[in-house]
Amino acid sequence: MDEDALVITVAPTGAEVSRNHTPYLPITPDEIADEVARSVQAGAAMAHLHARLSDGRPTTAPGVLHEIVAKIRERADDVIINVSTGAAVGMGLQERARVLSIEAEVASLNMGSVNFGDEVFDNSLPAIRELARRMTERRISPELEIYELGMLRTVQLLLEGGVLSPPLRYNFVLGTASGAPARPEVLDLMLSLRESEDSPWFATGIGRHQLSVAAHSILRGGHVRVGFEDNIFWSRGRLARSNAELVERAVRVAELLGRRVVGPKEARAVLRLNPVVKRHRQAGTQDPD
Ligand code: KMH
Ligand code: ZN
Repeated sequence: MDEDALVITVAPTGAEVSRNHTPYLPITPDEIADEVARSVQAGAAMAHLHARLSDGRPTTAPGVLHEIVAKIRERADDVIINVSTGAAVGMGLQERARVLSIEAEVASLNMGSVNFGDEVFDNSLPAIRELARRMTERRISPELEIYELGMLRTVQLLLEGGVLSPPLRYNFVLGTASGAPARPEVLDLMLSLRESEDSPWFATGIGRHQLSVAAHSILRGGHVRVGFEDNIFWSRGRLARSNAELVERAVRVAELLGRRVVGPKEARAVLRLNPVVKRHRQAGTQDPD
């Protein structure tokens, strides 16, 4: 595998952005699937998904997620599906865990609690362990979401406790209001604290930091996440008109900096994902436990 390979994730919707923020936000399964398909055409290999009800409120209902994934599969057959177990601030563990009943290859696993605005995005150690256990059970590869340096110590704890096992993959989220600042030296320090320098990693810049963090990640050999979940602007005062537009820009930066954007097949190897298993779940099914 060559080190030039670059994986781009699109995060098209998130849970906190609304149509009041941007009229371009995809909400319905058809809208989300269209945005993912356009982003895949532009160069995205993975889609990080949150579901919404038709009125825009976040949901983890497996039926809605299943419909989103089915519609994505009609338009972009091979894209890697990454479901969010972070869901929305304030949701409980069981509500968050039920997204793992979906046919997903990857799921986000948030490595600790952090303030999001006036609220706490609550990720206690028992909750992290439980989500990790369910991912292992379903052979879903966790993507470790890191908002602070201390969360890398949590990774170490969970490795020592046998809750996580290599190969790991990280997503460093920089520039949240109360989390690690989006500065190159912060990312470099986080990188040095991975359990292995061979572990693949993404960087995600929030808001106006999306482009600079992507560029730094591309330079440093990492992978990139872009999309409306993290940033709705193209430039100061000018909304991005689609997620694909943000993916296209990351592709252009990659080309300028000598990285090769790869599709889903090669991305699976780069990210060392578990082999795909078909679980044949039905729409609306939930975990038995
Ligand atoms: N919506 C945020 C509370 C994740 O997807 O795992 C958390 C989040 C992270 O979006
Ligand atoms: Zn998310």
